[in-house]
Amino acid sequence: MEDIANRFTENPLLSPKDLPASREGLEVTCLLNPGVFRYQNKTWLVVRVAERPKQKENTISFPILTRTGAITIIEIPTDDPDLITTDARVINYKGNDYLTTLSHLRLLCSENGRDFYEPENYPPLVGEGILETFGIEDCRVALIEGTYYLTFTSVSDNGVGVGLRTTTDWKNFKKYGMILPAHNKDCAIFEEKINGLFYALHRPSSVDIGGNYIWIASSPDAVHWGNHHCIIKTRKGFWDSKRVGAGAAPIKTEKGWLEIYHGANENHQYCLGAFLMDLQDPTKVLARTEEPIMVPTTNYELSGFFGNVVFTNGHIIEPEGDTVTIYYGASDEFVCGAQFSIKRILQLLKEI
Ligand code: MAN
Repeated sequence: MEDIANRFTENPLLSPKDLPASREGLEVTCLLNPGVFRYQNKTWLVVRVAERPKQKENTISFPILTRTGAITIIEIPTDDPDLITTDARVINYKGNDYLTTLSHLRLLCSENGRDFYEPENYPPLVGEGILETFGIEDCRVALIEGTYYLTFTSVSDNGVGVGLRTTTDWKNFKKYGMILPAHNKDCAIFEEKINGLFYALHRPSSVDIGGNYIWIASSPDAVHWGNHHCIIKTRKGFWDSKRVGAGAAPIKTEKGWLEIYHGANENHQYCLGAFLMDLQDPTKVLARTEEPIMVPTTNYELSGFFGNVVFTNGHIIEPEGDTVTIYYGASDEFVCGAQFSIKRILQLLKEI
């Protein structure tokens, strides 16, 4: 497998110990999967901060939000026969699924793209209402005609769907609630309208017929989505055999819209690959990489909260035009950076 990512030597850029918890009684367990954007000449991350109480022996405890925004801690003895804890990320208790951590989104910025700090007076984004009681996660940021569109995963006992908020100043947000209902996530809006319409990649999941595939939709207003097409499926026997999902907003190139996406196999190894969509009609996929372009390799990618994972949903294009700097979650615990040559990715694509 070829890995063409140039990882930052400073990795990991951010670890859980680098940020304070949002409130007393919780600790930061994971920092992961940042959305990325440029604002006021700085690089900004919308980092997913996953928290839970300090774990005590013989119990598992995790926070959830109430519908008014207060936090309740649920505590379950680990020997309870109704408790299933085979995945570090989720538990099942008495037949109901919960997340082991509660995520909110925090803004960090940097002058050099490597040293990030929390600026003053930029409040965190937190889950609100009954569709976000298990938190909000994995934000994508698209800048379209001067407005930043934030699409993120909204999680609650109702399911996992896509939420939308917009802003122009990162202090005041317009909230549109859930724009794609459960089960859906990994929604990345294109940063340009095509033939007058917004376009977005998204990832519904089907329990029975179908699977975890990437779809594309269009919309007159970025809120109401239709004309859905399934464009990228999992591939049996490949590195992306079990699930695929979009990364950040597609990159406009001469050859088409280039999307860096994640794929996982049966062993929950998450790698990155790429595909290319037609410039005029992005429902047409022109080409796709066969091998991953990035594979979990380093210590911080192989072991952590949920090891063997590289996952990206944010990048910037460097001014020279060929380098894409991705920020990515490693092992669902650390935030890291890496660079790719766009030309090199395009060379690796195989026509479909
Ligand atoms: C999966 C993983 C988790 C995430 C939940 C809900 O289990 O991606 O990290 O918290 O889905 O989105």
